[in-house]
Amino acid sequence: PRVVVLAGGVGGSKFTLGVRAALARSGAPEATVIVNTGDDLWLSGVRLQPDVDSIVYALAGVNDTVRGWGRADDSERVNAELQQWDAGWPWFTLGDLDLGTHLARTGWLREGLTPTQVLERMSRRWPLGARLLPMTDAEVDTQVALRDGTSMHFQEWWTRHRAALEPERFDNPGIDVATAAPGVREAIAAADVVLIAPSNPVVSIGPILAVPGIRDVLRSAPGRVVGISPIIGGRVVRGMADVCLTAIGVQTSSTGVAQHYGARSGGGILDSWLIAEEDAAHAGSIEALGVTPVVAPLWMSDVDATAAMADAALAAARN
Ligand code: GDP
Ligand code: FO1
Ligand code: CA
Repeated sequence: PRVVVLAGGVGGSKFTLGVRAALARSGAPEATVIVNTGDDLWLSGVRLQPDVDSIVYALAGVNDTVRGWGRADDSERVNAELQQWDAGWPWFTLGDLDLGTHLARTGWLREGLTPTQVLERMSRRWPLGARLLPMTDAEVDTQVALRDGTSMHFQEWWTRHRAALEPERFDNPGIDVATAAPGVREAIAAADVVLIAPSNPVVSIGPILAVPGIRDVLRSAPGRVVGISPIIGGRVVRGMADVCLTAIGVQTSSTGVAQHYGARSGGGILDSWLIAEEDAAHAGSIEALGVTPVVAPLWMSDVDATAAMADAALAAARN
């Protein structure tokens, strides 16, 4: 099948590894992965694309799996020097190898390449086994609006304050007038299956769906749309999706997120929704939303387990 995946960083890249393995075993074409660029930022003169880099590094097998971001076996000589200059953010580490990526990207952007073209170029270094597209070529960095009326970049809210400041909203300034990156809408319209990775529904999948045109094409696409719950047993596996969901009035549960995405039959985006065995009791409430529930093991503990999860999602699309 022609498969499109909508993905954020850590959950998105783990899931993409499983999809790649599942498709390779069945001889299917490589998946197209539409990556969130909402948490991108400028820092110390370079453009960071955390979710894009998480996926590139994971598919290349050079990611730091312990820390969950950046390159394995990286060093921090440049970072120490930036801190001596009081440049950048003292709580935000730019690894030396990672900085090589940011410098390459920033140079190409300054030469006039679009983010889509930059990612295409970055995809040539390693055999990634998937086609990666940014959701948009526009800069639509996520801002967290706090209850006291101030706001800050998502990366500051998360890496400095560890999501401890209560958010009122998440905004992507400029997204209303952004367009989907070239190939994004076409890929969704041509897909047999669109998979919504178990990524943060608010700050990873949310920005992708907020790019004008993407939600519409998901709703009208001929393929099936199958989502995978990032919530297991009523809790996030890691990260701060619970804080994000609470802020926008969505319960941290597999039903809550399914309701937030909505049934395609009712103007939402989901045909089917994979929920964890721990959440099997939610099947009825998901069915009541007009979404077909599928109970499956959802722990992405290794590539085999994740490939089995991807197979379950692909099977759901055939029913
Ligand atoms: P980020 O951009 O690095 O924050 O990563 P994503 O947005 O792609 O993914 C974060 C989400 O992945 C979190 O909400 C986690 O609950 C979810 N997640 C992480 N590991 C697993 C897993 O093994 N299984 C499932 N179902 N979800 C997971
Ligand atoms: N996360 C941290 O918690 N601390 C860091 O210093 C940090 C640096 C960093 C540098 C490049 C990059 O691509 C990601 C980095 N991250 C860091 C991860 C990142 O903030 C996020 O976890 C995701 O963007 C959340 O979606
Ligand atoms: Ca992210």
